Amino acid sequence: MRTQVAIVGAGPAGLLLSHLLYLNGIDSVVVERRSRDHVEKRVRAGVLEQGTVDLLREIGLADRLDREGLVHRGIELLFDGGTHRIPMSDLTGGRAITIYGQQHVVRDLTEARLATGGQVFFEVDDVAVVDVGTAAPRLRFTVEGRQTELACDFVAGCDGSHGVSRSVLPASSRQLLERDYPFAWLGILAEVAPSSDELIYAYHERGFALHSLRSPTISRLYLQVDPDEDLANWPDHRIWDELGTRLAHGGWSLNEGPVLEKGITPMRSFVCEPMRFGRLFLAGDAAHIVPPTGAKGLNLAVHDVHVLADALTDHYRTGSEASLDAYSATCLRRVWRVQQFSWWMTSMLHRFPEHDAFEQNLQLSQLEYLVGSPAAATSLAENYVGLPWT
Ligand code: RFL
Ligand code: PHB
Repeated sequence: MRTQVAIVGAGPAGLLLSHLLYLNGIDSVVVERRSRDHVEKRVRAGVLEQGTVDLLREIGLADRLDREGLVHRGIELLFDGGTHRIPMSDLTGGRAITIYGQQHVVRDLTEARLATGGQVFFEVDDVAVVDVGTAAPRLRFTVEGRQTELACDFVAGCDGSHGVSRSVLPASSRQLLERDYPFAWLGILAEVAPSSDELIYAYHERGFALHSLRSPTISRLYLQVDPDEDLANWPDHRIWDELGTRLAHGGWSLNEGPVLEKGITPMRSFVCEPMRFGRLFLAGDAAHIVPPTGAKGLNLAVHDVHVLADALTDHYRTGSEASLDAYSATCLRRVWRVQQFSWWMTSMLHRFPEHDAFEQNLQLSQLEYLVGSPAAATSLAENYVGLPWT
């Protein structure tokens, strides 16, 4: 088999890259370890930046997003028992976020790829990324028990934080920059109407909590927990009680309902520099991870593949290497902006075991400044809805 661009991973990054390349007349093959059903049901992100929505519209993939996505123009910050609204759209010239589940983005992209003749192989085993330091890179993998080789011009490593692509970069040619946080998020998806029209980010002495949603009948909620917390210690009634305590304010009450899904996610910041080695380009979570407090991971993956698709298109049209050479630095500028924002939101809103009253008062002072100063609120708002792509 041969293709122009071999893509490892059918998450949002891999599928969107494949579709953008198709629209520019470039052939690609996507190989994915999991089944299509698994990938389309994996519950993860829910917040799409303005730039992500604009791109999906531009390429004609936003019909369902425009029908079912929920446009949000503000978020609530809850601390000291009171909520304060950050009017994001008013502060950013009308930009907004859209609530639309990542699994729906993945379903829409998969359908679009398959409808346009795209080749996506699911349930592929033992993917090996080979010879990317030469002019003849290839993937080796097993599909339906058969050993297969896929020759290509370039490999895109879109296989997430636990994929194989990143490990192909020799240690001498890359740096891994990272931070672990002393907590994790316990997340639930519940079949119950959201208890608030907008997202609520809560700073509480018992730990951070987040009220989010997926639709008028599905809520998504998170609690800060210990990094090594065992899900078995969290029966549903304990989760609801804790959410009720941390999110309490005024006469507000939390709607409870059947829990459809629950999981614990460790919190980590991570960047691999550069995002390229030879003919291998890393994109999305394969290259960087942000803690979810800023709601940025999926959006950053979309930005990477937009830059990569443009660079590959330019290369195939002109023969020039310039855009490919600029790929890593172009992406890393936004990656670090988003790392800083995600780290800042995380640091401001969580309880750190090592903090004393001094740091806690700094956090509260920062929150009060944010809700009292349009300048401070604008800084949060423009990062949250997503700074314009450059
Ligand atoms: P993905 O989605 O992990 O996809 C990678 C794909 O590669 C496959 N794969 C392999 N395939 C073949 N061979 C191998 N050896 C392979 N190894 C892995 C995997 O099966 C998978 O299908 O990475 P991608 O495409 O870069 O997308 C990144 C996003 O998934 C991620 O950044 C977001 O989910 C992060 N995130 C959020 N991002 C946002 O923008 N907004 C949010 O509101 C938001 N909330 C979240 C989040 C992530 C969370 N968790 C669970 C980590 C909330 C949570 C709780
Ligand atoms: C979500 O709805 O899953 C979500 C929302 C906001 C975040 C993270 C996750 O910051």
